[in-house]
Amino acid sequence: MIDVYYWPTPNGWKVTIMLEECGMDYTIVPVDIGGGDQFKPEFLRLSPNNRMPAIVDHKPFGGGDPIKMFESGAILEYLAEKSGQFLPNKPADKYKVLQWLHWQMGNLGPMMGNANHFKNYAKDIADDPKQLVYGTKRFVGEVDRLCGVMDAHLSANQYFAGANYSIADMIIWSWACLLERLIDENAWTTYPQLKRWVDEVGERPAVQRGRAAGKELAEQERTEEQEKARRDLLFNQTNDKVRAAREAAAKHTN
Ligand SMILES: N[C@@H](CCC(=O)N[C@@H](CS)C(=O)NCC(=O)O)C(=O)O
Repeated sequence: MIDVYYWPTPNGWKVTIMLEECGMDYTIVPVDIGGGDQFKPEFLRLSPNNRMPAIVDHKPFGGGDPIKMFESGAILEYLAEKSGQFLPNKPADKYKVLQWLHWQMGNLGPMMGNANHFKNYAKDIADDPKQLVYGTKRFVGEVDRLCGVMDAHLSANQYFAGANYSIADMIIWSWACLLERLIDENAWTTYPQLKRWVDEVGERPAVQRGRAAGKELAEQERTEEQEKARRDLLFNQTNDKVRAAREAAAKHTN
């Protein structure tokens, strides 16, 4: 059994989609990131970067003690090796998958996250409109460039690593499917090949189940004041603010 420390967001969906694709048993352990669960000592010992998702595999691949892991890219690679699915063995094919997986982790995820922040959240809290304009232009521009990279690649390839669906598709889809909603309402007219691929992957039953996993967790009604407190917690993190939680987690281990 695998415990998935999770909240229903794009980085969380990557893991539930892969588990659904492989038919592996899992239990969701909610990490309410707007409520501060990511700073609890027991979670920080699993995920020192105070971000979800993280997993604990009680029957790990290779045997031995339970494996604990954070970072969605590493988790998908581990699950692919454990299940023997969605990551080919032959090095030439395997690294075709891994290069796109790492491309998502270092490019699309962070850039879409920041573009979404400046477009949809910072506008409520920015006290300097110039910063807001600059931040939006910088990150929305990068997302546009990255979408062009994906669209061009998908015009010659059915999936990211060629003819076969892989963990690279799962990891990229979890963010790309939100393009229109988070960043640009006209996105699909500009990137038709990306749209073709987003629709095709989105029709997979396992992808639909993975994306729906735990969705009720985020559907709770909240007052405007509660929403503001959640945004303040998420968007104002500094070393000083998280140090105490980290030290409490470390104390527990010793
Ligand atoms: N690179 C990490 C990113 C994880 C991440 O940013 N998770 C967000 C939710 S999508 C989170 O836990 N945020 C909590 C916080 O900002 O404190 C991964 O892919 O696992």
